[in-house]
Amino acid sequence: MAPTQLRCGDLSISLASPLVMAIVNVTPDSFSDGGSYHSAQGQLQLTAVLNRVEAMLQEGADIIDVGGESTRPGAIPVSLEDELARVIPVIEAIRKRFDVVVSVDTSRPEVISQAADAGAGIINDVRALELPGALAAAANTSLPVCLMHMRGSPQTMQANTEYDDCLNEVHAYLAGRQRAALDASIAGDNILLDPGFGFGKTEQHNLALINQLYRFHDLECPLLVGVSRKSTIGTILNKPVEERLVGSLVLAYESLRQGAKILRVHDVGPTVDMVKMYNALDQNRGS
Ligand code: 7PJ
Repeated sequence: MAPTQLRCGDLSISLASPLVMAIVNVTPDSFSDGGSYHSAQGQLQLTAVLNRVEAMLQEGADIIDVGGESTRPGAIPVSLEDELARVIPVIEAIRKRFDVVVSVDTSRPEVISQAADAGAGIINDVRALELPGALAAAANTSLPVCLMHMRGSPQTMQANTEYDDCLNEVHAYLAGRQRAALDASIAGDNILLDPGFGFGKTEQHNLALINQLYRFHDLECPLLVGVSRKSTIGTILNKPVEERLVGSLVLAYESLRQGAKILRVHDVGPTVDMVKMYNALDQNRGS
């Protein structure tokens, strides 16, 4: 059975109803909200971050996902020093000011360890703890981890999107990483899985992942899905990132129908409303 509760350090969260994870990218170059918290001189503005987090919490966010590495296709790799300098002060400042679970979107063992010390409650890794030392660093924190599927690296992932059977490959990969996490002494109840919408996949693969999300339930882990404003939506609607809200909500809604437990999003308020409507329908169905 998938767990119904996550113990995220000093805070716990229930998975009884779906959760909204709000994206805070403290990168100068993320595809949708990059650079929002930087001054003209490129200086990170903590007050701007905290104001945004406060607004997201008022809109009903359950988790704040802090990332310092842009993983959009073709993004420039960030140095360890820069990544640490971006995310650690932000995690500390958020935890000092708000009682909210913070997840850290990182792949590096040093960032995992220092983020946990700074008060992070979830490790969210688009590389599924594949970097050397990452499994051990994550195991050491005793925090929940999210293992995501990606083909290649952000630099190369859209150059190779051929699969014999994408769903089967993603499933086998996540099963393998779940096994690796268990072997590294990460508790089974602390593993979340994510099929990695948009990471080295075609539009048809991305749609199939959502349509067949139910196929991942046999792994008995809560499923996290990130579709927010991604380019598959842009291609289908022929719309720029700032006009992809409805497309994002439709895919997120279908993900909930298929049992997703955490939605990683930019647009918190509208997603929270959608989740409330989903919950109301769900409860009515069961009554
Ligand atoms: C995801 C992520 C995702 C998880 C990013 C973007 C690219 N973490 N980090 N799942 N995407 N777990 O927001 O478009 O889909 S960064």
